[in-house]
Amino acid sequence: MLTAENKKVIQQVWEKVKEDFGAEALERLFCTYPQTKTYFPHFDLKHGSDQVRNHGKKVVNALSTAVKNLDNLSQALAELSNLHAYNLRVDPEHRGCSGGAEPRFAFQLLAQCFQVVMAVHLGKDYTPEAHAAIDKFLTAVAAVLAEKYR
Ligand code: ZNH
Repeated sequence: MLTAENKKVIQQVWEKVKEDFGAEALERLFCTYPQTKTYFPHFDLKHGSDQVRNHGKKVVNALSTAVKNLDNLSQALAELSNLHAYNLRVDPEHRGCSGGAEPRFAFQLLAQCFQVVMAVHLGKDYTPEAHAAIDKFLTAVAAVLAEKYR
């Protein structure tokens, strides 16, 4: 699915990703798709919260592991996939927008927010090639996180 060229571009652009992009993507997720907050009732979701910052780092670190394992994402993310399917029970068809918008994959929503954060911070470095490759990569990660659901 990811071409050799995609993989190269992903690895290059990922070097510019900072740990705090994660918290920013989460804040964007919670503002843009407020229903996603229901999965974090135990978190302080105010701007600058330590919990969100720490969780953001965990998400970025998981994605960094994925970037190092582009040839076997399912294996690399197996534990995380189990966690989301069996423990966290994030509904992969969680409705992203209110008002009868099309159901979209919840995991894809965070992926989308993450891409916006990358675009904001990387500017011109987030080239169309990088955008296309990162989109494919995050879609693949979202698919792995959703694959254990029945
Ligand atoms: Zn998730 C957790 C990743 C999406 C919800 N996550 C988590 C973690 C990680 C992740 C790394 C940690 C784990 C441990 O600790 O071991 N996610 C992730 C990724 C993604 C996601 C990569 C995509 C792309 N999630 C998601 C979503 C949601 C979620 C969409 C909903 C909305 N998670 C979650 C929760 C948790 C997690 C709830 C738990 C938290 C705490 O801490 O409690």
